[in-house]
Amino acid sequence: MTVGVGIIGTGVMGAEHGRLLDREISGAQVRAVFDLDAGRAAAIAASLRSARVCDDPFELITESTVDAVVVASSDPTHEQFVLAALAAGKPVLCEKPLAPDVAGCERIIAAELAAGRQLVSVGFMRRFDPGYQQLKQAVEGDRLGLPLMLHCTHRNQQAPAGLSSELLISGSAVHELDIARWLLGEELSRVTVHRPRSSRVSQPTEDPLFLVLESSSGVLIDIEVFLNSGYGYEVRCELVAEQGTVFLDAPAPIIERRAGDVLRTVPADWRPRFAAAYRNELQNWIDSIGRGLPCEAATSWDGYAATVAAQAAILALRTGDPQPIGGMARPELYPAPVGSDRLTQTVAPA
Ligand code: ISE
Repeated sequence: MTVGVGIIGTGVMGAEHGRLLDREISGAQVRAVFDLDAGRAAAIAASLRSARVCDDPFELITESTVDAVVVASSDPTHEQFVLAALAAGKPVLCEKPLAPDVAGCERIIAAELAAGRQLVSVGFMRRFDPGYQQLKQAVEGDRLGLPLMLHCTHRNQQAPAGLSSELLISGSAVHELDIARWLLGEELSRVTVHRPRSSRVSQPTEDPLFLVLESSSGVLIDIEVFLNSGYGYEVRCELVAEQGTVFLDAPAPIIERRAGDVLRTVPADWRPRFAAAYRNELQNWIDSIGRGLPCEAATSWDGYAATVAAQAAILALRTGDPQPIGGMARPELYPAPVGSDRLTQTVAPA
C-alpha cells in the first residue's frame, strides 16, 4: 500500500519531511500540504511530485487521499492537529514537542486512550540515529557495568533573534530529556538549572544554560545547551559507566589537513547531522502504517514525559531551585521505557 501523507506546516522541518517522503522514503506519497503562508505551501507543493495545497488544515486531515498526517507547524498548534488526526482515526507524526504544556499532552493521551490504539508518534528523531543506537546497545550490553553519569552537549550555531530562555529548554534540551530516558530506560526524577554568564551575542536571552538531572535509579545527567555557539551545530554525549565510558561523536567526519591545520567540518544545523535519523524515522513510520511493521518512534507517553521534564526545568530556571519531575502513572497502552532491570538498579553508596 502507498501511504498518502498530508503535511501541516511547511517551514524548515515540514519542507524537509516533504522532501524525504517524496524522494527517499519508499511506500509514501505526499498528497496535500498546508501552511499559514499560502505562498510557502505552494512552493513546497510545486517541489513535490504529487502534492496539492490545501487551504484548511482540518480538511487536510479528513481528506480521503490522506492516510497519515505529519504535524510540523508551530509548537502551540500541535495539540489541535494531533487531536483532529486522532478524531479522524489517522496516524500522526508530530514534531517535538508533542505540546508545549503538560495539560495539552494530557488531553492528547486521553484522546488516544479513548481511541484505544496508538496513533501518535513524536519526532524525537535521535532515537533513529545510528550513533545513538550504538550507544544504547553498548549501555545495554554487559561490558560497561551500570551507567553512572551522562554528559550531554547541545550547541546550535545561531539562535533566532528574540528567542526566550525557556525555548532553550522546550525546543532544544527537550531532545536530551527524551534521549536520556530512552538510553537509560527509566524516568527522570529531579532537575536543577544553572545559568552561567550569558554570551553577549545572546543577551538578554540566558544562553548557555546548564541542566543537571537525576534519573530514578540515581544516574546523574548534565546537559549544556548553547544556542549561539557561533561555530556550528554540534551534539555530543558521553555515558560514564562502572567499567568504562562510551562517547557519541559526529558521524563520518571529513578531516582536512592543510596549511598547518587539521580541520573537521561542523554542520550549520541539525538536518545534515541527523539526516540518517530523519530518514530512518520516516521510513519506520511509513512501514508501520503501510506494512504493519512495529513503530519504533517515541509515543505520546514519551512526548508527555519530555514535556513534564521540560516544564520542571523551566520552573527550576525561574526559581533557581531544584524541582521534582512528577507526572501521572503510565497508562497500559504505552510500553515502559526499554532498559533492563540490571541498568536501572539503584547504585548504593559503598
Ligand atoms: C531545533 O528546533 C531542533 O529540533 C533541533 O533538533 C535541535 O537540535 C535544535 O536545538 C532546535 O533549535
